[in-house]
Amino acid sequence: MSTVTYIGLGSNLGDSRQILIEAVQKLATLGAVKTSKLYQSPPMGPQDQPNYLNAVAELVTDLAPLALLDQLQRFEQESGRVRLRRWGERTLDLDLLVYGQQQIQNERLTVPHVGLLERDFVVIPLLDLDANIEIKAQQLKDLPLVQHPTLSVLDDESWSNI
Ligand code: PH2
Ligand code: MG
Ligand code: MG
Repeated sequence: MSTVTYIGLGSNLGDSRQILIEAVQKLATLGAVKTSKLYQSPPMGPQDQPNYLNAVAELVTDLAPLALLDQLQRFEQESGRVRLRRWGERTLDLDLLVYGQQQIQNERLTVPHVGLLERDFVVIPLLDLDANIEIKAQQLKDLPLVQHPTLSVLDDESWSNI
């Protein structure tokens, strides 16, 4: 059974744009993919780190949640993932944000992703993919942070060539 999932993509080390393009190509091996616009976003967490490139991918997949998480972590490692500190700089971050309507809580995974509703670099790209998306009974387009985003558009949906 196919499930609509949303994956958050982030990078602020290395050739971030190329790293995200390759990540989307890998996601496409797991199912049908669409991408949001590509954004530049000031760092949440330590401020002495580069800006992030951020986007969200919609992935329709047959994989179960933990099997999908395994694949995302494999792709992070294959990109030569470097992660220096909590909320700090990293080569590639792939976060399972949403898995259908499921709420999941175990030692490896919390879905919907913790903090999702507070992060404009996740909410705004999600709205690119579904303008009426509702998560945890919240219409994302009604969130105040949508009115004053801190991120800027770098490229339209065609950035990923997908
Ligand atoms: N990811 C982090 C920490 N801080 N800031 C932005 N703007 N975008 C991110 O993706 C991000 C972050 C750790 O996952
Ligand atoms: Mg993250
Ligand atoms: Mg992560």
